[in-house]
Amino acid sequence: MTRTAYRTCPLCEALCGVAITLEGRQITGVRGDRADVFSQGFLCPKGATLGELDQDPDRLTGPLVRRDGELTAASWDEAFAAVERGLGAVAAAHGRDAIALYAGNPNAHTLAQLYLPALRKALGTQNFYSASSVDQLPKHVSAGLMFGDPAAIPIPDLDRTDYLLMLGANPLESNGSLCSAPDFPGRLTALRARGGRLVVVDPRRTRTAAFADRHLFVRPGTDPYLLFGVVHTLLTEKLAVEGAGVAGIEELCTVAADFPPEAMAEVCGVPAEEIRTLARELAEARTAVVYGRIGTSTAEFGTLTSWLVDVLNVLTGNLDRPGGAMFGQPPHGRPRRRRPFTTGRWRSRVRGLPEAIGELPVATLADEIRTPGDGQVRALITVAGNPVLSTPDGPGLDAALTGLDFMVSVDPYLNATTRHADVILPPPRILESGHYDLALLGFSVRRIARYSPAVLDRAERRPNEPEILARLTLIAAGQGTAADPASLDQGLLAQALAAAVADPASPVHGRDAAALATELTGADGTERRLDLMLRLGPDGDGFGARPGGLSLGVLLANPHGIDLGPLQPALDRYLATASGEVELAPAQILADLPRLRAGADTRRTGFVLIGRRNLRTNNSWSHNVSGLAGGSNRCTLQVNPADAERLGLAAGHRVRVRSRVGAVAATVELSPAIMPGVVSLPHGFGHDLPGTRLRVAAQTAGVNVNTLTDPAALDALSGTAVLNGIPVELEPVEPTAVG
Ligand SMILES: Nc1nc2c(c(=O)[nH]1)N[C@H]1C(S)=C(S)[C@@H](COP(=O)(O)OP(=O)(O)OC[C@H]3O[C@@H](n4cnc5c(=O)[nH]c(N)nc54)[C@H](O)[C@@H]3O)O[C@H]1N2
Ligand SMILES: Nc1nc2c(c(=O)[nH]1)N[C@H]1C(S)=C(S)[C@@H](COP(=O)(O)OP(=O)(O)OC[C@H]3O[C@@H](n4cnc5c(=O)[nH]c(N)nc54)[C@H](O)[C@@H]3O)O[C@H]1N2
Ligand code: SF4
Ligand SMILES: [Mo]
Repeated sequence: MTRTAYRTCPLCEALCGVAITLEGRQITGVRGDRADVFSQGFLCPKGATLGELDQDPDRLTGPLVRRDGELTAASWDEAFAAVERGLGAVAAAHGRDAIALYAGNPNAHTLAQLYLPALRKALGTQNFYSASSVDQLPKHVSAGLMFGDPAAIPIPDLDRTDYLLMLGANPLESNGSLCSAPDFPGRLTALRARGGRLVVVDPRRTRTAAFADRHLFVRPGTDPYLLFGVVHTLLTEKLAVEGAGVAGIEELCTVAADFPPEAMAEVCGVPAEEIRTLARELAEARTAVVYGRIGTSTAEFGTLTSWLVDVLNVLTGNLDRPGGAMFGQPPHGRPRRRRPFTTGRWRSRVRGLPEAIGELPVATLADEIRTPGDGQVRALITVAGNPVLSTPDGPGLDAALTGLDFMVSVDPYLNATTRHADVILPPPRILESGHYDLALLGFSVRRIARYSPAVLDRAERRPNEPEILARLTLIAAGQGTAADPASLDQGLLAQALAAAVADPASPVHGRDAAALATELTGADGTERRLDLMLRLGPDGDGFGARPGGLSLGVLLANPHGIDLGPLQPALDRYLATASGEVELAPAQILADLPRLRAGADTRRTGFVLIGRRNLRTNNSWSHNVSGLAGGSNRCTLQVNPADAERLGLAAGHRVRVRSRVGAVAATVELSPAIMPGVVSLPHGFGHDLPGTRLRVAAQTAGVNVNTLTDPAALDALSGTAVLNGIPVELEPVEPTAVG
């Protein structure tokens, strides 16, 4: 029997609605869902291969447990018992900080993320790491310092803006990030069609740059100099808007004086006249927004750049207004932050690096594993992460993992990282799981709500990912493997309801928590927790207080999603600085400026390496889908033809790329799109390691670019790794010399 299921594609941040046709348990087709309120039928090549990914024969169908050195199939009970023994032994002998947790990128897409806070609490470790410190952490720190809430990252109001200045993002390949917008190409086309303008700043003429009204080549890592030049111009030409509720303008004027466009042009490579033009255009546009993404985050001055992006949004009067930089408002609500934001509440043991948003920099995880002493990491839990391929000095981490006493991975694949695990706990198929975007709906360019229930039944006794994490949490809390995962949900629901009825601002203030609990709907504890969040959220039914409002039931009845309209001004809901004002010149930012001034003096002469994404990749884990491999999706080193000629290189030649920490051999691809002096390798490759099971990916294995990235190079304020702008040397190699 053929049937169609409507779901959210879980693969990237665009949140497209897809229509999946099935014959029994077999996926026979994936289309864009034309009736979807947000994506209206848009689909990218990755979404189209969702069926192949979901039915990949290399996905693990049950747990693996290491016995006599070999990972072998085991029952779920055996696997959880092995976890209890492994974690228990490490905690008993070495204490709680000896267990580290690494949460990878797909947590941003799964409902299982709802269980991570409880797992962290039960573990009680300071060694928490995530993909954030190889991604967007600078944005959190900058938002925390400016607005008091690290979750309040402004997003471009893409559908209404008249002018978009985009730095370090390539949404025509990535489909957008911290700006969830299905059909980014269509939305950029609409921007230009309504007379708006798009300016892209990137060391490479990407597809997005080529599409833009103007593309400015920038030297990798120098965006803060460019942006400071723009700030300087706005202030000296008196183009800045005087906004109420903004503190620190005088300090900003003082520091900006050191960054005039002429001097900045020397550093960043964008001519001074262009820098001034940017300032004037931003000031003149009816509405405008500056947006910086991964190329500016995973860089030496990531937090300073994120700060300057939002300083410009404030100075041009575009913060928190339609067409400008706005704040997302997820339908499931977001707790209001009460304590002012700070970093460095604890420090990493070996390098003394400060915590930021409760995390330590993943670039130092290997140090914590390798360095003996009190508090040494002896056990690791990875949840949806592949840090061997995704974090700096991946090979160093790879080697360090072999020294652990115990490792458990929650992951569907046996890959570069999970091959070191003693226990692998695979989540079920995508279609066997419910899907709701807890993280990303807070960053979408329209307010929407959509829930996708599981489409297929799971094998009996096979846990879904929330249950896997609930069981790990109960084990970490000392309740053992027999504890019922549903008891965790019950406890968490009771806590949340008790807080709600005690909160005068809640629609259920003063009501009976136990009675409200009986009104919750959902097939399991996870769904009931979601129901609660939706009902208490800004659009919720408030348990009858707001008739017609959202609940899980309402979402289930609307499989194409519910459109809640465009973004609304929301700063007053999020602002949580001690001063109660937007801070334009936070002390920690000012304290990092000497580093920026010093950086301006370094004249780099050699090559610098940047990354790139391809429309048909998803970090390190889509390479096993044959429908996505090959074509333009190759692990080549892009080199500007003028540089190649100088070095005697031609397309197809092999070169050794060497950095301070490592070397890889790669095939040259000539690309006039890349700036002279800059070369590019994509991340997510390196699939030829022994003991992995990725049979398709192994055929286009490529090299791990994070062999070259340097764990010592961090954005000081956030601890985020520098993954763009790595100094490298190129040496031609004989074809036979390459391993
Ligand atoms: N040099 C360089 N390095 C980079 C980047 C770069 O641009 N350049 N980009 C960085 C960025 S932005 C990010 S976000 C990180 C990503 O870093 P990671 O999150 O560490 O790596 P991913 O490649 O996303 O790996 C995701 C893992 O989750 C597993 N997985 C997939 N779906 C599920 C699921 O539903 N449940 C569970 N439990 N597991 C699942 C996959 O098998 C894979 O092992 O990489 C970073 N690394
Ligand atoms: N197809 C695909 N889509 C993805 C992913 C994927 O792996 N593949 N990963 C997802 C994830 S986890 C994320 S975080 C997002 C990221 O989404 P985006 O931020 O759009 O990421 P990229 O496409 O890597 O674009 C980054 C751009 O920054 C440029 N760049 C490098 N260094 C600098 C610099 O110093 N300054 C400036 N101005 N630009 C620089 C690069 O040339 C590149 O064009 O994509 C998501 N979507
Ligand atoms: S753009 Fe992203 S969400 Fe949309 S179909 Fe492609 S991978 Fe899925
Ligand atoms: Mo990312």
